[in-house]
Amino acid sequence: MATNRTFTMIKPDAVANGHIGAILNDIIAAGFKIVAMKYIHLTDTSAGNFYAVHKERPFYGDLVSFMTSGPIVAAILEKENAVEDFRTLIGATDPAKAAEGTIRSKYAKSIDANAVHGSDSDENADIEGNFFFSQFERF
Ligand code: RTP
Ligand code: MG
Repeated sequence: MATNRTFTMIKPDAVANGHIGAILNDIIAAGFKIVAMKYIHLTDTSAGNFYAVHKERPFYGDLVSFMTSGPIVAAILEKENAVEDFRTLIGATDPAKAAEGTIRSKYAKSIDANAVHGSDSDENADIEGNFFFSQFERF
């Protein structure tokens, strides 16, 4: 099951800049099915827990405060080879280095405000999806 699912967030910058619809359109056009989705504003605690893996990194504080700066869209997506294909669709972490046509290249402004999150492994896709969604919220 894990091998064909990934987890994503449309980050506060992309939401504030009006890109929810365009990003969902790109995701669906690339062949991903939406399994679960919600529109929420993370608290300091929830964002801190979600990014606990980055706790020792220098950008952790900025990352948590950015991710709590406004609402986000969280979703579980399904497609063959979902994790890798979604990372390809969103492009490099730094939008200046993201390939043309990728979501970060089109909608992100900086390495901090980089429009979307994508899980980096099947194991993390499962963990991250479970962080946000119960079994009754997946279809
Ligand atoms: P994400 O988890 O959001 O999909 O991004 P990613 O895998 O491409 O990058 P990751 O290494 O997991 O970092 C998480 C987020 O932290 C910010 N970051 N800033 N200033 C920096 O060097 C730096 N490195 C990472 C980014 O906003 C990144 O999305
Ligand atoms: Mg990451």
